[in-house]
Amino acid sequence: MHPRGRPGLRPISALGLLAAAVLTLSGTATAAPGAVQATTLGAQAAQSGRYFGTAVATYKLGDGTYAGILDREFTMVTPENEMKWDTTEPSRGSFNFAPADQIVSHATAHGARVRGHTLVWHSQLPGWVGSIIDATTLRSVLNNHITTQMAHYKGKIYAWDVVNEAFNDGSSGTHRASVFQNVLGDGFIESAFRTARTADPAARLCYNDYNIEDWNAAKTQAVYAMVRDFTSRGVPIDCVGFQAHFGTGGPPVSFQTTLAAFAALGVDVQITELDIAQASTTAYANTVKACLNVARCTGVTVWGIRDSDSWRSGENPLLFDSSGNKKAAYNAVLTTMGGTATAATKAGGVAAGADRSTSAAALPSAFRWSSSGPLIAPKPDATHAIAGIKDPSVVRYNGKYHVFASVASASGYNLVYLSFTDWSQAGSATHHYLDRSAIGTGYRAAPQVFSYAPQRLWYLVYQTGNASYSTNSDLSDPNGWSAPRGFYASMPDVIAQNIGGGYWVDMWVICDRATCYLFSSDDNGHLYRSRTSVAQFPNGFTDTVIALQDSDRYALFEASNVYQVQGSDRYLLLVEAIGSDGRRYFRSWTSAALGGSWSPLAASESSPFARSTNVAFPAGSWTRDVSHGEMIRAGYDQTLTIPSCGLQYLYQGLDPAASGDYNSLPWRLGLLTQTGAAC
Ligand code: 9MR
Repeated sequence: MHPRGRPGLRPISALGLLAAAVLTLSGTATAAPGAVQATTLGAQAAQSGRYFGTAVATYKLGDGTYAGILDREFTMVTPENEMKWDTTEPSRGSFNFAPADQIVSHATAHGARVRGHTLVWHSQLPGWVGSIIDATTLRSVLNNHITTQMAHYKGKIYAWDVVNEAFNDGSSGTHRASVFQNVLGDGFIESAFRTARTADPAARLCYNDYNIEDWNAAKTQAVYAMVRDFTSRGVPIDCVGFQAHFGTGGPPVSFQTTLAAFAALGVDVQITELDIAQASTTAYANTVKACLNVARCTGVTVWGIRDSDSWRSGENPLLFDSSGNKKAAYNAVLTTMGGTATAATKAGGVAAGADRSTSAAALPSAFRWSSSGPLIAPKPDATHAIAGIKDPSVVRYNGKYHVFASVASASGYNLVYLSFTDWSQAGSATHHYLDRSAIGTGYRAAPQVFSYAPQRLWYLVYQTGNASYSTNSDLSDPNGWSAPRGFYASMPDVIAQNIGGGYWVDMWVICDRATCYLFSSDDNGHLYRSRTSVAQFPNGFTDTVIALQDSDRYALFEASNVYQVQGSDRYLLLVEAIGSDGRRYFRSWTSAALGGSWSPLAASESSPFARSTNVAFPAGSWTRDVSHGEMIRAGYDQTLTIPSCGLQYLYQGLDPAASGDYNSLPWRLGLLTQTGAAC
């Protein structure tokens, strides 16, 4: 991000200004979440930062009607049986992830996320586990199961049902008898969560159960007491799943109270297996309302698509009839979320077939996105007259998103940190101004955060006129950052020779096994790259070269990101450009090596990586700039690994009508989620 005025800004066309004015007048730019009506469950749920999911069975993916509805309506997928122990580890140490892998690739190829269900459950447990009688063996088997399964899906799972249905029904409030309970005792649940956190610190860890929706039930109180105990002792737990298998009457009247009470313990809550006998519209609407009324209720999943897909098919409990037609309950759910009910339509498999055979590791050559509304806005305080929040960097670690960003005001730039469990929480997170840490006041901007695994240390890389960094052993401690240090003694010669009237900005570090590279931009059509060894990092950056250039300075402007694509030997480069309409957008390239040359992927204005023209704005067109941001990574270390599918990008956007002093513009942060089949 360049620090002062917008140099040589391309003029915005009269048409562009007119379009901006129309958008503002129509009110969509500032519309409250929910004001814009979508026509699918997933798109409508997304307007309040939530997902809408379904259970999926691998063997049905070839059914066009089924896959058509799945891909159109749902943004979260739970494998109905494929991740259960009897499938994934049918005999000791021999793992079979093939059926679940098919669901995961299907989901990610269609921009949906995945809930992992389930790691520790007394049911669908192979006989060999049930017959273990000695605690040491069972402990080792359990740890190995959790660790191997989570490692296989690392970076691909929204949340894991770590332990499922461990409590008794009825009034006892005790744990259910199971091999885990009988052999390991009460502590097996805590131990499973601890193992899970170590296996994948970035994944959300949930406890999932049924008959815990009624606040007055002994079982609910017992699970609540466990979660309260866990959170008070720092046992890692991030969420509680309420299965919500309801009778004809739907949820108990106290359901919202229950959700709110758990959420108040500091965990997210989700409805994870919703089905309702005979699917009354009121019962479905009441269930969804309870979730919408609780900020930390992050999504709803129904337990199957059509009535014929249900484990209770005799009770017609789902949102689509057995032919795939939307039922009245579907419309009730959609309109309860604020969406527009359409006439009952049959969900054909028309669009489903062609583009489902995809390679999990390959990036597509064309991109489509759906944007949230603004999720993070500036939070000025008595000593920080902030106008805009910009240039975010984000990692998911220990059950939370950790966002670092520039804060801009007429007087200049500094940095801010916030953390939250879910995007629905992003707006209410506390902003910690990092000028209060040893990072200090003055010009600091465009942060990049990662954990440098060889030193077990967090790094924050940012611009100060030079390329600077601070370190911290505790990511969540905003006061723990060290004072700025420079990567270079002074601006490398090649930059000084080529920068012209530009600015040296947007420093970015990424490492492969042997070498760390530092990329930077000059707002003058050049992307630079320096290198040092992994052993020497953060010292020794040298050999600065031009990694990519464009004779049109606006076509290769600033804000570069470089990532390793998970499961492939490719790297992805994004660079922000200023389009012919004066608006920011991203171009992309790939390379087989960080020190190699870059080939265009989606690198033009007409086929961009991300531009207002390939982004849908179901929550209102609040921005026409898709500007400086950061991908949601699969991990958090210096390899900057991203998934190959189901990409999400946190970016800065701007009210199209805003104008005036560049540093005082009201930038806000929104989230792009990749859509479409190309993946
Ligand atoms: O829907 C699942 C069904 O196909 C299986 O036969 C059954 C076996 O136990 O599990 C069903 O899913 C259950 C889920 O995994 C946990 N909560 C209760 C669900 C309904 O039984």
